[in-house]
Amino acid sequence: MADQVRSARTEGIATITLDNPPVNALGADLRRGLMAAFDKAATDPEVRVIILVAAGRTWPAGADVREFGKPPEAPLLPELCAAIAGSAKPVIAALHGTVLGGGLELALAAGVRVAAPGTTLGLPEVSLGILPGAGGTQRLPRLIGAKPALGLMLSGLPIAAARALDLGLIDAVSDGGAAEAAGRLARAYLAGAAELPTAAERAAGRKPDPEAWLSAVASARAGLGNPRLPAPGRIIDCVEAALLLPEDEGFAFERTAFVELVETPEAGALRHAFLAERHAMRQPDLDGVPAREIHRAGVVGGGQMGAGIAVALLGAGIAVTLVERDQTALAAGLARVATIHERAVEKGRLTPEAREAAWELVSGATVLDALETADLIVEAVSEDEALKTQVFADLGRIAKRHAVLASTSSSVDLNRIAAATSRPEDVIGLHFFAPASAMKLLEVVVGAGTAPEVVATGFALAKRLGKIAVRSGVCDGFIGNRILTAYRTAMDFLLEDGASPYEIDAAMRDFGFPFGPYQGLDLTGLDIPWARRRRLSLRRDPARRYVAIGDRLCEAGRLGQKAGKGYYLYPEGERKGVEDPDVLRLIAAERQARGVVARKVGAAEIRRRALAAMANEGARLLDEGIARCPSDIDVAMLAGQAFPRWRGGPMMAADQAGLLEIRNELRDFAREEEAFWRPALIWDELIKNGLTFADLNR
Ligand code: T1G
Repeated sequence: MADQVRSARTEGIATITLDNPPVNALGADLRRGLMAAFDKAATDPEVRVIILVAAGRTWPAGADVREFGKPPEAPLLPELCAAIAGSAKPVIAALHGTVLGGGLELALAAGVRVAAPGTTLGLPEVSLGILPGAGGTQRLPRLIGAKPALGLMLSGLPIAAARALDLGLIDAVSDGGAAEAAGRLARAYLAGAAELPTAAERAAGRKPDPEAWLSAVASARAGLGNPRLPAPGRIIDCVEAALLLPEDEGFAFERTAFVELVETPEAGALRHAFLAERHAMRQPDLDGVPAREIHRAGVVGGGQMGAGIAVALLGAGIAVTLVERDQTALAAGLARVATIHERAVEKGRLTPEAREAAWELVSGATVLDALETADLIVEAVSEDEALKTQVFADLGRIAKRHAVLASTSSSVDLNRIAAATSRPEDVIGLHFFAPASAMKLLEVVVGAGTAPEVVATGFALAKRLGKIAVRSGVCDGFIGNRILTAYRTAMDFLLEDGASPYEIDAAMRDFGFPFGPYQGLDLTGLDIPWARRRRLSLRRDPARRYVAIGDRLCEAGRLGQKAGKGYYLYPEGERKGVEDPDVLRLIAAERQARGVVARKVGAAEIRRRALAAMANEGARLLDEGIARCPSDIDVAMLAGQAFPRWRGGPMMAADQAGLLEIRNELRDFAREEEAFWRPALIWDELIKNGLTFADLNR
């Protein structure tokens, strides 16, 4: 505790330094140390000004998320903030880095805030399903006004120091270090050359505008979105209470709301998602294993995926040579790269300067020999095993020693591709999700012969690209696509049994997906999975149920949005589809041909079967050792398949539904179709030991 907080006193100024790497999270030890140091400074007659400063990369980035769900330890952060805010001596908070959550609330308790250039400030609690619970909902609106305060708390997004200065959230942006600026201000105050009010003196001088305040509250309430998430509404209630209640009751109101929200399943799932994403990137077996340096990369194949990967690499400052089979295809590939950049600039996601800088790093070629100096070569040619194998055989000869050879394929066996190179230790799978320039998930697929430093290179590259990496073993579909296929199969069974695609999509939107499975197929194209089904048809087990409705739609030219019709009709190329009676007739004809008598399928059954199918496929991935742990599976579905974040992923959702409940449902469904619904072995293992999937993550 003592080494997390240091104090120094000079010329009547006490400087208290917080030092709890990596982000000065306000855990119990840090709070205890800070409370003790602050009390000492506050009662020291030699001390006239107190400066709070943080060591390392950032001022506290929030409460310690890992403490949630555990018995709270004194002093609670609200108590610590109240002690600082009640100080009779001026307190200056010297800010830098990412001043977030409880860290910003700690800063709000000070009388004056000085931030270094580049500091960002925010209250992201809403993204964890909770609210600022250390006085933020009470102090922030009083400081900057209800409307901007609600904007910060409901968006959860950080703002830059300059914006914070405009709002009055901070008092100055320092020239250089904030701690030095705070020291100058304190000395000027002691010399009688500057004002330095306490928090209480500043608060006393503020007179809120009740009408504007209540109007901001009403407007925020009118704009509330997902009713499943209680936190936004409670934030608004707290801001309203900050105006209407006496100060101490306002703080009590906030505390009650905070404690309620922390216990909700949504908050538990959102915390799980936050920690799971960081857990997925940590690979203890690679500690000390050096990643190979990547300065130059080659991308083989300039289709949509290859172009997206090129843009992702360029965005990380990696030079890219795009290789295509001939000049025409190369020009088309480079045009795709330019189009992705252009769209990003139009949407404000990329500055024109950054686009120019990226373009300086692009080159093109029509021969693989152009990649002989590349540190990384990513193959993104079409899903044809013979072609991929040939490409890797050539790369095995051409690529320099220790170049990393990566395949993006999720359907061609990586070990067979690696064998074609005669250097399997350099071969890895990097499974990007389309659009590769935007989707966060990157599955790092480890082949039988992949060298540890090549795996480490995959994870280091993911971090450099700003992506979330999930480790996968070699199988058809890896983690995300395998679970997606299981989900779609279960929905196809219901489609043939009697549900309409529109009922299924509505039920799954209500589950929390942004769109249903059939809207998703129309978006990505029905022909892609159709080609895969035909490719696998020779290996298909005739004893297993096969639903051919998708095939019938493709045979009728209904390939999805790009064809103007799929499961939905897209009048004049509109992106929003409308229900199509022709599709219902086609499905009815297919049921008749299969001798299926349609039954009513309710929304609850649709959602139960969808979750059971996804969680069971995830359980199989654990049984087979393809996925390292349940939370990796959750991350793959959250970051790659738009699984609703406030449910935490299929394995977390299964834990919350109850493993016995899901296992029994699987047994029921297996009576209809044993091979697909048979429960994975791990269900009984966990149930009989009274464990959950979460226990496997520890
Ligand atoms: N608690 C505990 N550990 C944290 C943490 C936190 N709040 N934030 C980050 N870490 C760990 C993280 O797990 C990782 O650990 C390492 O720090 C680097 O993080 C009362 C209740 C600050 C922008 O939501 O947004 O305050 O893997 O990999 O990409 O109202 O971390 O190295 O072992 O993410 O540079 C509110 C969450 C909490 C901020 C840095 N605060 N953190 O990003 O590094 S609730 C937040 C972030 C709260 C109060 C309420 C980011 C970052 P390891 P990283 P990064």
